[in-house]
Amino acid sequence: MGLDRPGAVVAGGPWADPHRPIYHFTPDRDRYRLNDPNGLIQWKGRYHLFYQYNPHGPYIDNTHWGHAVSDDLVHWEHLPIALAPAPNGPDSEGCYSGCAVDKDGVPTVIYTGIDPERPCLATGDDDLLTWQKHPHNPVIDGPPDGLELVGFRDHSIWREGGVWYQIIGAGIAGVGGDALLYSSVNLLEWEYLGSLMAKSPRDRGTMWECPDFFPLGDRHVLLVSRLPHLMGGDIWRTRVQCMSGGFEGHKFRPIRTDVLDAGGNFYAPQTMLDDAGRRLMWGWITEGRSRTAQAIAGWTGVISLPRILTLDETGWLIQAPVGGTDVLRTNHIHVDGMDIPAGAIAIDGLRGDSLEIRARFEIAAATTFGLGVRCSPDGEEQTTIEVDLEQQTLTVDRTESSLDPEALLTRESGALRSPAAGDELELCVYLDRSVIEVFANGSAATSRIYPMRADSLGVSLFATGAGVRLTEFDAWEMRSIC
Ligand code: DQQ
Repeated sequence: MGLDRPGAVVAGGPWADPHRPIYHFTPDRDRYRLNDPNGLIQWKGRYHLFYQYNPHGPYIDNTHWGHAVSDDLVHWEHLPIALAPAPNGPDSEGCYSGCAVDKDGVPTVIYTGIDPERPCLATGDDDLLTWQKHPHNPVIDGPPDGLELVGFRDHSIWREGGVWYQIIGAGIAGVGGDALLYSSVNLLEWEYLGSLMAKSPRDRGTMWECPDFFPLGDRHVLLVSRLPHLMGGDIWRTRVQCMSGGFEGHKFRPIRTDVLDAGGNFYAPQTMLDDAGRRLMWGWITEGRSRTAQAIAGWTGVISLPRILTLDETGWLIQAPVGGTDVLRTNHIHVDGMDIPAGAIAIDGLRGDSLEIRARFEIAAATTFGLGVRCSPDGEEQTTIEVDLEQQTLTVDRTESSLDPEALLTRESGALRSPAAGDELELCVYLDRSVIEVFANGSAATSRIYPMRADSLGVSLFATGAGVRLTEFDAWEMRSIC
């Protein structure tokens, strides 16, 4: 699937592509494909990011694990490839997604070798630079007896009372997505314990990819990248489900289920607990342009900025940027508080395709308000980020984001976490050329846009109905991390 071998690459190479982000992580290669974040771990104080990677071109094939390290979660040093498919090995067709753990001082990853899909284990040296695949791979021979699976891949591992547990993403033929629970004393021999789920979930799609399960506050959280149909569909149309609830007797009982990200381009997230006790999450920011356009650009796939996760008292997963990107800020623009009547107001002096914007609004009457970004002077191209207090939605409207008819031109909406009456609402927007990451009161929306006009750089504020009071507005141009 998706084997669009690249033809002519954009003049000047992939780094000249005007849609390539400058402060989000993309690999340091000329022609490549990136997808899921993998093996997130803080090791000797440094943050390690592994990721699904094809070093041969911007298409799915030859899946390796790329590797990068960071001290500040902003700047990344590219490191040699960590895992490559081994001819005649159980991963000869690819090293698919997995996770990393500290096994009594030994860095250890479990990933899916294909084909067929089987869990494999590798251990790293103390700098995580070279990896030894276990001679007895795969560490689980195949799906549990009696289960007919359409998918059996991707791993989340934790330790409790000296016992290791892992869940593996699965799709049960004719039933749907599931997370299969195993236990082990040594990470090598695994016993199947059954489904993680206390009861059959609703809307389980056909397959749960990249399950991630972790305690947070007084609950547990399960993230699953839910495939509505089998591989080959439009991956950006799928959504990550977030469940929070109780975990007892090896069974997870969700109390609430939400869509994790409203924007339509956030997939396969993985989390890690850092030394400061923070639960951090990264996701793969998927594409919104055609495979031919990706092949011509010569690169594809972006890793999100890290998000810090907490739960509110209702079990809503609050997502917020970790911060740290303040060091990239330059050319600050401040706008004093003002009333925004119905309509749109351009912000004088603020133009750019790589910006951080923080706009605070007073919450009064039910109303719709927000920001326009990548706006051409005549409005021919524009993308709006909208908060609708009546519908309680957060929306990225990219129906007019590009003159390229092949770019994804959709309106993407999701639930907005309810602001308390009397609160202010801050819209925090990270615009990075074709990437938009929005945070609003714990909700998030991640989208891709591909404006064609060189002058689609404007920013505006807008409101409907009775208008809205802007209490504070700050924006910065962002420097490159490349
Ligand atoms: N991507 C990986 C799989 C996973 C999917 C392959 C999710 O392991 O199921 O690159 O994007």
